[in-house]
Amino acid sequence: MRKGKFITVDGVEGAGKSTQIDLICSYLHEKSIEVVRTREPGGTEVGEKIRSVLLDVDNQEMHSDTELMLMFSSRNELIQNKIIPALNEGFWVVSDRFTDASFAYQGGGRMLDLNRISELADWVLGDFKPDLTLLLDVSVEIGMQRIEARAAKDRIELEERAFFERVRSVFISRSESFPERIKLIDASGSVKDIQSKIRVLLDSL
Ligand code: Z5A
Repeated sequence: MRKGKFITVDGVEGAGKSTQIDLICSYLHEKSIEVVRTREPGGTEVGEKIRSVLLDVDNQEMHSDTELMLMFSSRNELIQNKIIPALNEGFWVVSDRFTDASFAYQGGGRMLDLNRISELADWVLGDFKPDLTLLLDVSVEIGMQRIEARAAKDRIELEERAFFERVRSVFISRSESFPERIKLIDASGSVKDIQSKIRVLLDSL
């Protein structure tokens, strides 16, 4: 029995997901809502091991289907062992990325067949889906500028700009296909402006 709410936050690199999730968690705490914060890929002991394989720059030869299936393997661990138990206990769960990222990165970026990704999603998730997905949308250029100062890039961040343009375009088209669940937020403004827009959506939950 699902008692808590499940919120996911997604977008291209540097959109400000981590920054806004910190603020979301504080806001929910202020409202006396108990929150479990997690991330994808990762979030569980097994999932974090899968994450390190996925992001390891030495794994350049990884096949795109392998990458897709590892994303969903990590997701399965997270849903079964962390998200569902937490929701059933009444916690709200906030995840830094979720299934929409597989459509955007593996479908858009890697150009894998979106129908095959849907089949995998049906298998792993069934009817399970977030109550709310916050899609933080910024241009690839702004996102890249924001993360420029980082010391090292992971395997996926090494992709060329066209890859991230395709990622962004699938994210936007999913927000148009699922307007009830996925709320596109212009994330090019200040942290405070974005936070205000997100609070309105959280209040509606
Ligand atoms: N991936 C995938 O391919 N398929 C999947 O199914 C899933 C994931 C689930 C891991 O992602 C990688 O896995 C990711 C997608 C892929 N690959 N790539 N590339 P991740 O979530 O761990 O890492 P990330 O996407 O690269 O996130 P990020 O770079 O950490 O960005 P962020 O969390 O959105 O941004 P941030 O850390 O909050 O902010 C970045 C900087 O901008 C920081 O200095 C902030 O202070 C600054 N910032 C934040 N907001 C603002 C505003 N509003 N104005 C100005 N500056 C700001």
